[in-house]
Amino acid sequence: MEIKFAHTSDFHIGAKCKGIGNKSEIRKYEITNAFINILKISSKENIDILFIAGDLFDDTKGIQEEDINIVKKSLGDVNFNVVISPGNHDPFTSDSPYCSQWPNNVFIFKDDKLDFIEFNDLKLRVWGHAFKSAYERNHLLKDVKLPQDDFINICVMHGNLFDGNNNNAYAPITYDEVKNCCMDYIALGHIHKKSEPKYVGKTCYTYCGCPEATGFDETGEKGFYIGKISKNFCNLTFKSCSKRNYEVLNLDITNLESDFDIAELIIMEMKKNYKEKYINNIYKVVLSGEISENFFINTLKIETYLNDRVFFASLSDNTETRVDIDELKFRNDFKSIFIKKMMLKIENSKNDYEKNINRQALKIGLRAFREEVKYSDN
Ligand SMILES: [Mn+2]
Repeated sequence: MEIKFAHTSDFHIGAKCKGIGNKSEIRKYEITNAFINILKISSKENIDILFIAGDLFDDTKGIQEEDINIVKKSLGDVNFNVVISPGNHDPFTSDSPYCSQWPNNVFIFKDDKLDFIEFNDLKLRVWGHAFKSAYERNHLLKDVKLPQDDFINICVMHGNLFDGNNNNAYAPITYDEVKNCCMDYIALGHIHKKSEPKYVGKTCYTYCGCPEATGFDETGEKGFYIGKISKNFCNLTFKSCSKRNYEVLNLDITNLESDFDIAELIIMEMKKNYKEKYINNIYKVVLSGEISENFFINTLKIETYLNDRVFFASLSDNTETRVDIDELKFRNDFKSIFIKKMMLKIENSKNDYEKNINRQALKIGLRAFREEVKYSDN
């Protein structure tokens, strides 16, 4: 018997996306939409069952009733079964939305031990667990004994697969435990970066990652897995479906001498790297390189230009001031004395943090030679 399934996790519905200004509210709705979108794709793919490996909600206390209702209604409308293993962000507690009534096709694990549900028509046994608080220190997969029959065994875990060498408070799983458990597939959640399907022994396992990112630590394309599985065969296909991606763009702007040129170069790089989807992304642009002592980058001006053309972009100016040491030797004006003193300070900085502050001080100081600098300016 072959089963078709979808494996997803870590939606974090209700999450506040920080660092993107007034776009964070839009981003919040997009995450709920991503959930509905994945259900649509899964329906079109004619799957038998969907696995949600935890952190469906970002926080079970702050979650709005409206969001819970949308999730329940959309799940009730699909014609496949759904299995949920609550994670560390949405633990199965007495005040959690999981404690309320859910559609008949939705099965939610509620114990902090490995439990199972049998789907006789599919000859499928789905194993899973629930976080009962923000932490789960037990090795839940250890010592599991599978019945010897022709059922396919799939385990849905919000857990942390690791080498076993240190403490782990998020449902730890070691590679030995994966090897010894003899599951046909382990659908993992918790790590937001997807991994390629791998085998230990006869067990296939993978992290599907989050379907929509909520920060710059989760860059790149996101999505979920569609899989086909039988007793001795497992094949997974990753479906990219993120509406937009977080991207960090590092750019050396040495030799550029105007805000407009920098803004144009940034847009060009975005187009080059992300093709026609460049408009949708959320960017952190980091400028580096050396610029002339007479050129002051106006980050607000460049950000305004960028935000007229892409969903969101913020700019960090990490450039350094280009100083011609030889020429400086022969100069004795106020400005050159200031540069010499600051260069010495930069050189003698105790650490990178201090060095960075001194570099900024040099830049602001140079600007002050030309125009009034307000305390609130960057
Ligand atoms: Mn998560």
